[in-house]
Amino acid sequence: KVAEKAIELEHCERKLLLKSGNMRKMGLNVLSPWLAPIIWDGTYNIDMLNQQHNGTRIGLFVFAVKKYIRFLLPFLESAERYFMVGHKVTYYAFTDKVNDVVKPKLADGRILQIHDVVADQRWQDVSMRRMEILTVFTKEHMPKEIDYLVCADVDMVFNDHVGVEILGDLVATLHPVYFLSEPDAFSYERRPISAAYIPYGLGDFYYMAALYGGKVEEIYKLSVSCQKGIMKDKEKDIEAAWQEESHLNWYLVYNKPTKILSPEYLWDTNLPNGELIKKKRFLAVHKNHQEVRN
Ligand code: 2GW
Ligand code: MN
Repeated sequence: KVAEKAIELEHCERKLLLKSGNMRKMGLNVLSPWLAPIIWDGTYNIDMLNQQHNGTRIGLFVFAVKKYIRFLLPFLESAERYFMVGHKVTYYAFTDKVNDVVKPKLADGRILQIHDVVADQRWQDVSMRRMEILTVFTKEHMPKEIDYLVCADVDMVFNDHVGVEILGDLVATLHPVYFLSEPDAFSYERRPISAAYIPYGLGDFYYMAALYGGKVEEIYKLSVSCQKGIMKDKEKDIEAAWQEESHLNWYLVYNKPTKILSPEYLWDTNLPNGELIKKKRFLAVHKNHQEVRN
C-alpha cells in the first residue's frame, strides 16, 4: 500500500512537471541534462572548429538498394556542396546495383567507395541490414580509413552547411516530429518483450535514425548492440516498432550521446513548427511511398 501510494505521488509529480512546460521545451535547449551540447545555428564557431579538425577524416555511410538507388546521386551531389566542405571525406555507399551507380564529380580529398550488398525482400530488413553491415565495416575497414563516421538515410538532401560541428564521440539527432513532445509521447518501443523496450518514465529525447554518428569505435559498439537486439527480437518472431531506430533509441538511453543535433539537421518541409528551425540543413526528399516501396 505504501509503495503504491509512493508511485501514485511520483506520477502526479511527473504530470505537474510536464504541465509546467519545462520538459516540453527540452528539445529547444542548447544543453542536455547531462551537459551534452545540442547544436543549433549560432552555438558554435565554425572557424575554430575547422582549425581543430585540420586533417580529420570523415566517413559518410549510406544505403541505396532497390528503388532507393534513385536517391543516391542527389544525396551525394548535395553532400559535395554542403557536407564537410574542405575536409577529407569518404563516402561508403551500399547498393545491390553497383553497376547502375552514377558517380558525381568529387572535390579533392573526397573518395566514393561503392559496395555490393544483398537486397532484402522486406523493407524492414533492408533498413535493419544497415546495422549488420556497420558491425562489419566499423570493425574491419573503417578504423584505418577514417576518424569519425556519419550514418544517414539516403532519401535526404543536404540543403545548408553541415560541417565538423556535428562531430563527437557519439552523436544523435532529435527527431523533427518529437522535439517538442513530452517523453511519454515518444514512439519508443513499449512492449517489454522486445530488446528495444524503454519503460515510461525513462529516456530523454527521441532520436531519428536518419542521422547519427561518432568515432568509428563508438559506432562499432552501437551497431553491435543494435544488431544483437534486432536478432534477439527475430528469435522471438517480433520486430521493434521502428526497426533499428527503436534499438538506437534504446542504446542511447543507456549510452548518452556526447553531442546532440537539433532538428536543423533533420527536417521535412511538410512538418509543423518550421518557423523554429532557422536553418534547414538536411531535408527529407518527398517521395511517393506507394511507388518507391513496391
Ligand atoms: C523500401 C521500402 C520501404 C521502406 C524503405 C525501403 C528502402 C530503404 C529501400 O528499398 N532501399 C533502401 O536502400 N532503404 C534504405 O533504408 C535507405 O537508405 C533509406 O533511407 C533507409 C530507411 O528507409 P526510409 O528512408 O524509407 O525510412 P524512413 O524515412 O521512414 O526512416 C526512418 O525509419 C526507418 C525505420 O523504419 C529507419 O530507422 C530510418 O533510419 C528512419 O529515418
Ligand atoms: Mn528516410
